[in-house]
Formats: sequence, C-alpha cells, structure tokens
Amino acid sequence: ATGTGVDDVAVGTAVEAGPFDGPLVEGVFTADPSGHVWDGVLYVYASHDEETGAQHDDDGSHFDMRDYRVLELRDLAGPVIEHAVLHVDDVPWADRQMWAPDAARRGDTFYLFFPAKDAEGVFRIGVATSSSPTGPFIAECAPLDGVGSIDPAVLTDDDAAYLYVGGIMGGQLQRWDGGTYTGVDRYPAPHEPALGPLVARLTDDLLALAEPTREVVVTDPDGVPLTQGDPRRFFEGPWVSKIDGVYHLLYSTGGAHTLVHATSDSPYGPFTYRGTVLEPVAGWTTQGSIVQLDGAWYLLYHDARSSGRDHLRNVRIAPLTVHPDGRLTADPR
Ligand code: FUB
Repeated sequence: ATGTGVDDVAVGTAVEAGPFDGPLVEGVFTADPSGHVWDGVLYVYASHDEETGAQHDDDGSHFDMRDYRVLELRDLAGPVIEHAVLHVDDVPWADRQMWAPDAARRGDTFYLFFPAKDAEGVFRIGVATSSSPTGPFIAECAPLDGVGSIDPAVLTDDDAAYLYVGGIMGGQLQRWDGGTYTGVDRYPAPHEPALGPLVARLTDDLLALAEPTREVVVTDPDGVPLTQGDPRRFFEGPWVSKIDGVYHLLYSTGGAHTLVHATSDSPYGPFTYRGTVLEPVAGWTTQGSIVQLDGAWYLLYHDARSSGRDHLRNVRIAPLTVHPDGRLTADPR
C-alpha cells in the first residue's frame, strides 16, 4: 500500500440507539453509499466528505473529496470498521473530486469503480483492484475508454456485469455523446425525452467496456419516455438491483431531491417509472443503493441533517419494503 490515507483502519463509533436511528458511522462524513454483501459481511463503499475550502458553485465544486471510505459491518447492530482507501494522489490520471463510487467482485478480486476529474476538469471513470474488499486498491493507470460522467454502479447479473454511469449538470452527462466527450453542454428541451444514464456490459475481467454505451430510457406507465421537463426524470446516482427477477433502477431526480425507482425486464431497459422510494432528505443531494442482508432488504442513503452543510453528509440505512406489486418504499428514521 502506498500514499496518504490508504490502509487506515478505524473502528467507528457504534450508534447506541440502533442502526436506523443515526448515521452508520460518526466522527467522519460519508456519502453516496454503495452496499454489497460478500461472505455474509456488509461492505459500504462511500464518498468521504471533507471541508477543503473549495468554492461552492452550481457544479458542486465544494464536493471536493480526496479519498474513499469502506464501512465494514459484520452485524447491523455491531461496530462499524472504517477503512480509508484509494487517495486521489494514488490515481495517476485523477486530479480532484472523488465522487460516488461502487464496487464489484469477480472471484477473489475486488474492484472499486470511481469517478474523478482529470487535469482538464473532465469527469472520467476509473477502476482499482484489490485482493480484499477493504483494499488497499491499486488504480489502473488510465480511466476507462468510451465512458465518462459520474456515479458508476455495477450490476453483476447471471451472465455478465453491467456498468451504469451518469449525472447531469456538474456530473457532465450532457457533455457526452455516447463514449465521446464533446465539452459542450447539450440539454434536451423541456418537452424532449430526458437525458438518461448510460449502460454498457463490462469485459470478463471488469477492466474495460465490452460494447459501446447505450442510453437508458425511463418511460411513464404508458411507455412514453419521461421528458427533460418532467420532475420524475433522471438526474444522477443510477443504481440497479435485481429483485425477484425484475431489474430496479434507483436514481435521484435532482431538483426535486427525490430517490425514485423504475423497473424493467432487461438490464438495458427501457425502465418504467414506479414511484418514490425515499422522500427528499436534508441537503442538496440524494443518493442510494439497495442491499439484502439475512433475507431482509435495506436502503443505504445519505443526508446532511447532522451538519446542515450540503457537502458534509452522513450515510444512513433504512428498512426497505418490497411490495407485492414490485413497488419499493424505504422507512427512514
Ligand atoms: O457526492 C458527490 C455527488 O453528489 C455524487 O456523485 C452525486 O450522486 C451526489 O450525491
């Protein structure tokens, strides 16, 4: 392990009132949680929020994160072991803003997928690997070819793994034409189909795209694509879980600050909008992921209610109900 912050381990303060009544871990600000259960242990891959003095602007420059945290929970009621992994200084191509990560596993190799801005200020997607779910992770020398923007999420399906990315405005999705960065902000008109996240199948070693990206379409219940002016449309934070054979796309609607879901019978979509999973939280952003632990479903999410500052957030967990009709609703405390 090399570099600042890699391999640091701390035991987080146990939340006395129980896992649903406070932040998962205290004494550190964490956000953008992506949860995975491997060998019965819950690992939460999270952004590490810090006050660095970066300017506050509409592109989210004040979200100036420099490394990631992995929260390890052997038991929801037990202590949280916090690991500091992958500092921006240890990623050859990355300059700043280590935004929402995800992780994946193939055999005995663990993969951390992460966005960061390069020296030209372009958000690209990187991959780092480790022989342990808690790192240390060693970054590939270059970001992934043919994809960019933010908020990578990997769905490991029966046959293959799929990478989803995207976030508009500060996340730059509107500057990507498929796998090409245009540098030009192109937003659809309010009555036109909304920008959707991008998806592509990954190669077997998870280190490259196996195909060009495709845009994911979210439709209303009648099959009509949601428009850019529709408050239900995609903004950022794609996450796909397969529940009872159905693909659920979870995402943030942005301006409306709502975490919603849409369903499909294919990882590529189109997805049909289903409704709100989590009402707006305190703070400028909302993001989440879904995990199943000991047969029960949970939503991992973040908010800024403890700090009152948009960019100093805490990861929390809430029970998630999977209704008989496939609707998902979270019950935060
Ligand atoms: O944490 C930085 C950004 O804020 C994430 O990438 C977005 O999803 C939002 O949570």
